[in-house]
Formats: sequence, C-alpha cells, structure tokens
Amino acid sequence: MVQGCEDLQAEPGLPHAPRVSYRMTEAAVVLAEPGTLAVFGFGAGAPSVDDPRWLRVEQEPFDAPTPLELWQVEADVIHGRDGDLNWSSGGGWLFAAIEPDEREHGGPVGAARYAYERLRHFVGGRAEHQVLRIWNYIGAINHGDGDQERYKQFCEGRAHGQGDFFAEGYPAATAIGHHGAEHHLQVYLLACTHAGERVENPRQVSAWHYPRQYGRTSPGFARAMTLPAQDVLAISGTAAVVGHASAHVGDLEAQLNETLTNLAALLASADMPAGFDTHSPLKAYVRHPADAPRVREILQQRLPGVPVLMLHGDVCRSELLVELDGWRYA
Ligand code: 3EB
Repeated sequence: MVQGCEDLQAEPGLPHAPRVSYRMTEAAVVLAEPGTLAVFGFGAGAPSVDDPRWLRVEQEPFDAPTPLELWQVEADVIHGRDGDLNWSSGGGWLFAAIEPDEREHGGPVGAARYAYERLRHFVGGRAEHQVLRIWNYIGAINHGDGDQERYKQFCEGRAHGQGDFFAEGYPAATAIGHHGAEHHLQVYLLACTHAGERVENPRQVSAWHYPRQYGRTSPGFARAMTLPAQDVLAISGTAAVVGHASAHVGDLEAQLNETLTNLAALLASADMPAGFDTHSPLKAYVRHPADAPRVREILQQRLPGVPVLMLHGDVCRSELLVELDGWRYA
C-alpha cells in the first residue's frame, strides 16, 4: 500500500513565530492582508477600528507620525469576540485581549482579577492554551502609597485571577502605566499550541522571589520566553533592576545603560547571539516626556538600526525612569 500524503504530513512542525514589525500604514490596509493576527495603534490619536484584532494602546507615542505594530503569521487567521474579550487565531497562535473598566469591577484589584479570570477561562478552552507573552497597561500605576499603590493592587488581582493557571511557569510579561483614563485596564496576550522555554536573567532575582518590600503579592512573570520553534525570544519589560533592587535612582543614563546590560545578559542566558538588529522591534517606555530625546539618542548610538517605538509609560516602580521590551529574532 502506498503511503498517503496525509501520513507524511501527520506530524506538523512547530509553529513559526509571528512576525512582529512596525509599519507606517493604515489599520484597514494591514487588517486586509492575509495572516494578520493583531494590529496595535498608539495613543489618543489612533483611530478606533471595529475589528477584534485591533487594539488602541493607551500610551502616547513620542514619534510622529506613529507606526502601527503588526503581528503576522504564515497562515489563515480567524477572529471573533467572546463577550468583552477579543480574539484571533491562526497557524497555532492565539491573540486575546480584554480591557475592563475598573469602575465596573470594584476598582483595580477587581478589574485585574476579572481580566485574568476571563483570559484564563477563554485560553484554557482553546488548543492554543500555552500563554507565552502577556502585556498589562495600567492607568496611574504609581498612585497610592505602600501596599495601596495601584500597581500592587493590580498584582493582587492578577494573582487571584490567574489562580493556578501558570503553575508550570509564568509567561513573559510587561506591566506599564499609561496616562489615559485611569480606570481603563488593558491586558492582551500571545498564546500558542506549543510551550515555549522560559528564560531568567542571572543578574536579576526572579520576580516571583521578590522580597516583601515590593508588595504583598510578588509579580509572576518570566524575564523572557523562547517561542516554540526557537526562532524568537520574547523579552519581558526590562529595567535597571539588579538583584531585586532598583539601580541608579535618579540617573536616567545609568538606568538605561543598566537596562542594556540586563538585555545582553538575557540574550546570553537564552543562547541568542548578542545584540539586536533591524528585525528586532523594541519598545522604550519613558516616564518623563522630557527624557525621551535623550533616550532616543542613546538608543540610536547603542542599538543602531534597531526599530524602537518610544512610548510615554511609567515603570511599575516609581524610581525607575525607563524600561525596554520587545523581540529578538534568531
Ligand atoms: C522589574 O524588573 C520591572 O508585573 O508583570 C517588568 C515586567 C516589571 C513585568 C509585571 C513588572 C512586570 O521588576 C517591572
């Protein structure tokens, strides 16, 4: 009997990572392209677009004109809504997003809990149930004192909402403040049919081991995640944290240098080649708009040719002035 094609193809390869890029274009144009999994606009100037793959991020860009961020896969994409949760999938990948209004969930703790409960239940019922990377954008993130700081309340709600969903290991993540409506929480994720490989940074205490001084509930996230085909490293929000302490308080340039040192250590730890290139889209979240030109200048020197989108975003520790995250393609 002749072996059929089906047999030869029965063992599908690992899904190739989505291509993440910035492009100066219109949402409608890229949403019409095959393989578009998600499209992000930035700030109040971005349009609202009625497509579950579209997300308008609350952070204001420092670049004008501002590109869109695109996630594209080499497969057909389907999309839909599940109540207030938006999703799309294709090629083994899943995008899911939810943007609860804190006023409808009893405040920041309730909204974070709700977001993570909804995402966990939705993703848990999908073939693409391995959450590899997650982003959290929080209004007025440093408002409130001590354990009442809004970031710490977010951490509390997140921990309740995720339950034991990440018992085998946390995804890579970013949690950054925005200056849009304070009650508007934005959470979105990238999940896959296959697990990735978590990467920690030898220069940093793993976040889930942070001591009590940073809050009752330690943040749960991996420093980075190698995606299943090992072709991309998804890099979590990275700042001037050494050990568990914030380094160079009050010194923007030293913090940025320390952050770049952390990124180099992370690439080494992930067995990735050193450095970033034109296919490594990064974001720089800058606390004080007045610092943005200096951050841009330093990054252009240190990471020539690397696409960096600069956003007005507050790091979750009020003494930290800048944070980077993004992607490193092998
Ligand atoms: C840090 O290194 C900076 O709470 O999900 C970075 C990435 C940070 C993710 C999160 C927090 C989070 O601790 C803060």
